[in-house]
Amino acid sequence: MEKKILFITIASIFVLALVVGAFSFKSANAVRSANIMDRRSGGFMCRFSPDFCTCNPSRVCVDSNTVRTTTQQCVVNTYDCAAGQLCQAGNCVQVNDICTDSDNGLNPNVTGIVTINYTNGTNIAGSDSCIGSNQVLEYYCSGNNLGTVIINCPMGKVCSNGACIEPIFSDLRISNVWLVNYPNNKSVFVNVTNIGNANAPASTLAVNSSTIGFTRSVPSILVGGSRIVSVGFSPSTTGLVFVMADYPMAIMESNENNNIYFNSTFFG
Ligand SMILES: [Ca+2]
Ligand SMILES: [Ca+2]
Ligand SMILES: [Ca+2]
Repeated sequence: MEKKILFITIASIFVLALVVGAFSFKSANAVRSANIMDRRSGGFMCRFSPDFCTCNPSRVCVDSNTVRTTTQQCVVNTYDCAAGQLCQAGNCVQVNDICTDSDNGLNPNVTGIVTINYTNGTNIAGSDSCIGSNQVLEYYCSGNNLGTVIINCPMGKVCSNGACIEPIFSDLRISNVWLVNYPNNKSVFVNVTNIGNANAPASTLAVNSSTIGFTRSVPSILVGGSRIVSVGFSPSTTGLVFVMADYPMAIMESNENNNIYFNSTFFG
């Protein structure tokens, strides 16, 4: 009986040893298999004898603000950089806010926009503007902050949309005058052109001969545009013609000296 119990005990120990051994073998294979895969991926080096694994310690940027570290014991840790920091070469580094000025500093002749891009992803901007008719509130980068200064426009210039510019006025001129003879009258055709840098509102054109004068309404004229207006003289007249755009000078123009056409023998 004792021999039987002894036999059962030994057999049990033997079976238990087999089971434990099998699990141990399977576990070792699983670890080695994982290590081989990791080694192939280039992540770290493994040494199989004895079962011991070491990694090349490293710090890498996963993306612009995420760091991944690997210790010699192959402990991998991933973490985000703090606000205002970016991941560079595996380290979180403080980066400066970036200020840009579209007109490159103090330039009153250009409407500039200053933008500050903060490292936390927000931004602010300031655009040049006018103070009254001849001063500019100019934005610039003061370090990485918004700076402003008031600049007077140069003599002869005015402030418009945040920049000093030549004054904006229309400029009507008589660009052409010609005569057409009809059986019962003579008609004067006048081409009025706006050569200024602002649209001209409606105006009045005067056309006089030596004996009679007329006025005609001229619709508004866009910058660079023109209108042709005709006046019929019946009965026909002779002698001079005097034509004046913007009669009697109701529109503010950049040049008031080019509004008149005169020809002493126009009608023959
Ligand atoms: Ca500026
Ligand atoms: Ca400017
Ligand atoms: Ca004019």
